[in-house]
Amino acid sequence: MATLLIGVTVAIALRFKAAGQQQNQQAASPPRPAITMASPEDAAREMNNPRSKWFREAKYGLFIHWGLYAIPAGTWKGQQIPGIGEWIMNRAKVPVKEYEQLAAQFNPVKFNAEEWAQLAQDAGMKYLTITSKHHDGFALFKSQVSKYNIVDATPFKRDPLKELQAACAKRGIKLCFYYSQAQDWHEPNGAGNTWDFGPDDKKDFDQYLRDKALPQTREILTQYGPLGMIWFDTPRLMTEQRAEQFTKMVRELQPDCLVNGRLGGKGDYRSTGDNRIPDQVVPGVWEVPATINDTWGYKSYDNNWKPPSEIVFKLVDIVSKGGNYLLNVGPTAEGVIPQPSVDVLRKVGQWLNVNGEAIYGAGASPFGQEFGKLDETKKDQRGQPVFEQAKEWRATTKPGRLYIHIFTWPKEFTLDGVKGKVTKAYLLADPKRKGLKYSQTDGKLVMQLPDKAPSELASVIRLDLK
Ligand code: FHN
Repeated sequence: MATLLIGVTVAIALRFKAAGQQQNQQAASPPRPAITMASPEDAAREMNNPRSKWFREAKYGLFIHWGLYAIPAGTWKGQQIPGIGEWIMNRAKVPVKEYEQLAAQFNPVKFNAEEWAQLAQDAGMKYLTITSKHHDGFALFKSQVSKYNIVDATPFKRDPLKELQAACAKRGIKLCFYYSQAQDWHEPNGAGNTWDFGPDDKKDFDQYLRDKALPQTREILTQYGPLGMIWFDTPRLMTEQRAEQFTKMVRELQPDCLVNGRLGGKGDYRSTGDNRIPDQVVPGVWEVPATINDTWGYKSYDNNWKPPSEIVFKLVDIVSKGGNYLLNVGPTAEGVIPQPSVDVLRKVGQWLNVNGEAIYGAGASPFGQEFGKLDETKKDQRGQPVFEQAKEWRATTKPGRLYIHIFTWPKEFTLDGVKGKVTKAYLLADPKRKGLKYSQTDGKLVMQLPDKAPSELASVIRLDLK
């Protein structure tokens, strides 16, 4: 099984060319590949890295984008501002002096760290990654480096990251911090704010790194106990040498803490572009950061919630290709995670309660035909054939086991290319583990299924193999 898996993943890897990550969503140019492919050596390095063991097993995490942008919630001076909510300062070109006044209004009295961590747990998410500082430069933690932080600049005066630290620790959820190391629209020398401070190439970016980004990174690494990772983002103006200063600090202060792939140098794993799921199995360690509606930071009028069926499909799809799913919610300025997103997450959590063994710690599909195929008759903007995704089923693996996740329920299910002899087949949803009828000739397995699918989201068959 393992040999087959490596063979399939290597073959499929050839479909992808190395590509830069999609760093923000204004992509006017043709779509880029979902992820930068690693060389076989780098993919092996990622997979064998003891630091990433928990992450490789976790598979599913909660992303939280929360900050001052939750107050305007997508509307500035009566105008709905297009685009993602946390970019409102940039999109509406709000001067620092005006935007920073939001801090005096930020009083999220309904924030409850216990509830947030409990939601992550009920949702079956094993890690929680929250924006300690996003591009607007506002720190969601007590900082000695800049007074522009939630404790010193708001009437709230509490440090939500401290409270989350305790709530996550209690539940065994890995706490991770997002930190915008390069873009900082509040600082004259940070990247990105050209409307107040002029072009980036005229700035003293190293001074910003020295004065704010590096010392704040030190603060988050030293004030909140062991972290699962620091999630850096949009590495504008970052060079390998600049990135190295951060990596060195993380390694010195928290040797077990992961560094994601958007720092600007080599990280412990790679991110896909936002909401981009690769077409096929991708070797190595990687993650898909994704929205549950169409924004990261809260927007009062974005109600385009993905239903539980779509989230389960995406989770299974990603895991069957070898990745992790980091799914975002955007709490309100009061500190409430919008109820529709809570409902979706809980529903998916119920599904994971029954089917989690096919997700956590599971490896990629040994097949590949189930993902779909290239349609040579249709071309994308780059003139490349379009990949037509198939959605009937997916497969995940564990040693001696194969899990078949079925989305379109047939009477009979045929699987070609099964390596090993199937000794038992049963539905994870069946507490009695009643064996399903099947026949196997060489690599071809034919299973008889009950009339009705046990789950409306995805029904999982476990196959034990010898
Ligand atoms: O610009 C950010 C965006 O606001 C958001 O934080 C996403 C999450 O992956 N990262 C950047 C765009 O890729």
